Amino acid sequence: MSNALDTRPVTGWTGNSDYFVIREYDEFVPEAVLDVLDGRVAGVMFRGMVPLDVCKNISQRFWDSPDRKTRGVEAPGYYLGAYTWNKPTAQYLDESAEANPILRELLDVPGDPMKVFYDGLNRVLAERGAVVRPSLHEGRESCVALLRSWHGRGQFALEPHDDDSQCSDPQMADYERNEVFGKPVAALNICLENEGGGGRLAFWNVQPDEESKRRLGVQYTGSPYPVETLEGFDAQWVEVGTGDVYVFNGAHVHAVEPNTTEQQTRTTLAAMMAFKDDHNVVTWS
Ligand SMILES: O=C(O)CCC(=O)C(=O)O
Repeated sequence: MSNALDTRPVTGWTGNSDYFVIREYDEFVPEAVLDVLDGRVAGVMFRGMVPLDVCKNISQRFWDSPDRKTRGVEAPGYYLGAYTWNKPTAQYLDESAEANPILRELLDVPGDPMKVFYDGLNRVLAERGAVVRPSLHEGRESCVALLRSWHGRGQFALEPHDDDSQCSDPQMADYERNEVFGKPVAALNICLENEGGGGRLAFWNVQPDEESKRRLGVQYTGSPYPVETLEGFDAQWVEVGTGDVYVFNGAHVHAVEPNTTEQQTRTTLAAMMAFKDDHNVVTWS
C-alpha cells in the first residue's frame, strides 16, 4: 500500500459571485464586519485604516521586544502572543496569561488599532444586544492578539490552510471557543508593515468538507492543503498594504505570498472571532 498523500482536489462549499468578494472600503465601517460574521460576504477590506505612524510605532515595538519568539516549520516566522493551533486548552491559556500583559503594554500606544476596531464592533453589536469579548475557560481569558511576521520562502510564506478546523480540535473540547464550530470564523488582520512587492493574501473560494479534511489529515488543524488540492477553485490575490485592516471568513482556504525580497518584512496584528450565540462574539488568537 502507498503512503503517498492523495492530492485530488478537495470538495466543499463554494460561494456565489455576490458572496465571494473582498468588499473594499476607504474607512472603517464596523457594520461591514457583521456581514462577514453573519456569512453574507467572504471578506471586507478597510484600506489605510491605521495611520502610518501608529503602524510604525507598534511594529518597532514588536521587533525591539525581548519577548518576540520564533515559530517553527508549520508557520516559519516571528511572533508575540499565544496561538491555539494544535494545543490543549490549558497550555494555550497558560501561554495567554503570560503574553497578555506583554501585549497590553506593547499596544498601549495612541491610536491602538485593536481598541479602535473592537470599540466600533461593540457599538454595532450593541444594537443587536450582543458584545465582542475574549473567549473564556473557567474564568481564564484567551490571548488578546497575535503579532507576527511570516518568513517562509517557498511558494507561500504561510501555507494554504483554514481557520475553522481547529475549532473542532478535541484537545480544546472543553474550551468556550470550540462552541463556534460551524459558524463563520472571522479572521482579523491589521497590516503594520508590508512595503515593496508581494505579501498578498491568497484566498480560495472553497470551504473544504469534512471528508476532504480527513483525507488530507487536517481535520483538526486545517493545515496544510497542498496547492494541487485547490485546483479548479477561483482564487483572489488580495493586495495588502501598511495600515490596511481586513477581515475574512477563515473557513475558506487561504495562504500568504512571500515578499519579493528576503529583506522585506510583512508584519500583522491579528485575532479571530465568531458568534458563539446570538449575544456573544468571542475572540481568540
Ligand atoms: O496574514 C494574513 O494575511 C493571513 C494570516 C493567516 O492566514 C493566519 O494567521 O491564519
